[in-house]
Amino acid sequence: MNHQTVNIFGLGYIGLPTAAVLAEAGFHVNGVDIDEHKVNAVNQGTSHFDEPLLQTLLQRTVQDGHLVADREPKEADIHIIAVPTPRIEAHTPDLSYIYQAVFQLASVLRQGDLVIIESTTPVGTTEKVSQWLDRFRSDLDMGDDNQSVSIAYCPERVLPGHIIEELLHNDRIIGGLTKQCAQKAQSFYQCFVKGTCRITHARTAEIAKLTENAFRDINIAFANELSMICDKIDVDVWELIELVNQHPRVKLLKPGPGVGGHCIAVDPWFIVNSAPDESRLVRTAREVNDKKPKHVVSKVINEAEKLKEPVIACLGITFKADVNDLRESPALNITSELSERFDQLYVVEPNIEELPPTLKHKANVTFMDLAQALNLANVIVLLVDHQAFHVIDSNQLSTKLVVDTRGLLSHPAKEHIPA
Ligand code: SAJ
Repeated sequence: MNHQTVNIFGLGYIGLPTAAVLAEAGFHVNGVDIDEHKVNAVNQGTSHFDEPLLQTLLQRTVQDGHLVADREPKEADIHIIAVPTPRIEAHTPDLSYIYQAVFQLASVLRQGDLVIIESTTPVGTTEKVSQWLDRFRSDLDMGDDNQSVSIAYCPERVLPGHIIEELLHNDRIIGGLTKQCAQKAQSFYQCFVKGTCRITHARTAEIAKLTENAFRDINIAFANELSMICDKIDVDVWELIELVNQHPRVKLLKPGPGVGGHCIAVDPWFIVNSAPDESRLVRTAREVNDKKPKHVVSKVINEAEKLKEPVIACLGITFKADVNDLRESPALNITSELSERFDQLYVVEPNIEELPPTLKHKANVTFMDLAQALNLANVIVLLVDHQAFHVIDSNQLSTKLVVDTRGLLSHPAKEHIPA
């Protein structure tokens, strides 16, 4: 059992599950958040978002006293920063939440403590954090021996919907400001991570995180670009993907309505921002993915124009399948855009209880279940490939116009053999 104490700054999608996993591993965890509602919810053992296994872990660790939440940090051996790094105007990263957390943690920092940044950050942020701490606590040594404060960057890599499992099993990259910092952080992660924890420099770990998400963004952009090319040349993109993926060294990802969430749609800009002239491919991929929702809206309008009284049903508004997260959701943006253009629009979203504010008060928008929507609408727009939509029977769609952005309704590909 581990008896070390940990402050976790930011009780969001990464901080809260990490707090619960550490508390379960025996650490004494203080979750710190500026939002009083989140603090109160955690102290009652409840999560403010859905994530498999999280609720059970929270209940158990809060009840046994290993996890508490507060608006203030306490003295602790380890301090983990997991606050958001949003982007502001012109895609510039906003480090103000990290700065605020560092300012707070400086007040409780002691010689020999370990400071870890998990938030996704531009390259050079770990060095900045060290400089800030040095400024706030000139009495402490940010040097390179056992007595000084150690600072490391250890990016999270977990997939929403599988966070707890991936926190425990994924390999980790651990970047230290010095080798000693990296080794100290490595010993900490090895207490609860079953994957391999590799050490490197802080800057390398920072760009590694951004590279992972840019890699996925670029690959999705290729799939999205192909889907737009296929629309133009009248080829079924799903059949195309299935065929080319039979090549032993080709693995295309899936097109969709665009890229959403708070990571892949944001992080590649941090690379572009730090090396604009050299990041042409990364920037173009972002632009291709950002353009896709407009393409989907035009496609729906073109289909709907074939009908005298189009009634649209949008299936799914979350940013991806089987989550209740609407952040940066292209499906939500498409639905909002369509609600401006059509007199009747139905929304089906099995993972939320009510429509978000952008749609809720619109007289032409109705929230309903799948069966009703399939019955009443004449244009079906599939935006998210939720499990709940896998049961849709093609017979139910035979009299409808269908725009399927996920290849769920038109897949497996039909054979297009010329007569
Ligand atoms: N998407 C497609 N086609 C695909 C795959 C995804 O259109 O073939 C779309 C999704 O629908 C969604 C978006 O991309 O809108 C992002 O979804 P995702 O499942 O690819 O990724 P996230 O944002 O949930 O999580 C990513 C993960 N990064 C990588 O896989 C490289 C995760 O491991 C990171 O920890 C997370 O970002 C993060 O926090 O950075």
